[in-house]
Amino acid sequence: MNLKIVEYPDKKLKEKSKVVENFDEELHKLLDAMYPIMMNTNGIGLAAIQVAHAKQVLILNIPQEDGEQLKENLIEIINPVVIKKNGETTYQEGCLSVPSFYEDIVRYDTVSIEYKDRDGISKSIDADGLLSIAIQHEIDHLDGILFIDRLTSSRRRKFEKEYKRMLKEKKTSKK
Ligand code: QAP
Ligand code: CO
Repeated sequence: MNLKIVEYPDKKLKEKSKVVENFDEELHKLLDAMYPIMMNTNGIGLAAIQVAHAKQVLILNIPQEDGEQLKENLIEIINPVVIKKNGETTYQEGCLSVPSFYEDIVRYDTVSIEYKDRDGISKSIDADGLLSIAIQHEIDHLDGILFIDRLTSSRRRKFEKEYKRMLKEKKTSKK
């Protein structure tokens, strides 16, 4: 499977992802292709819509304290539902689909989710810290929401200006 990261302002990122019905070879191929693309781009989380597949699929690999990412810490999450959320926390977020831009975003401090694994087995996670933030960021993708959609309107305008300038520079540095 040949996947490429979809970048803002591509409208594809606004699409709502569909519930996965079949936990089959096709799903496994998608998951297996998402992992190397996330690792090669220095990501800690990736939703399927970011590789142009509108399915409720996301993967997470939160680094250890020393910054190392271990495959054994990979979490594959299908059809997640938030069942509990508490508190408030702020973290400077980024996104593989919005390269080189980082901004403080307010989210719930802790969340509990129910989801399916790649074999359709029901699982749950009680998350806090970076995992909680990553889960909320990735579930937003399934709803067609980007972290920049959560900025205040003045911050959002600042972002649009900076991002457009960056895209322009990217274009002129190419050939
Ligand atoms: C979502 O984000 C997230 O701009 C995952 O040039 C964000 O992996 C989870 C990245 C915040 C928890 C907290 C971004 C890589 C990676 C960039 C990412 C970039 C290279 C973002
Ligand atoms: Co993202």
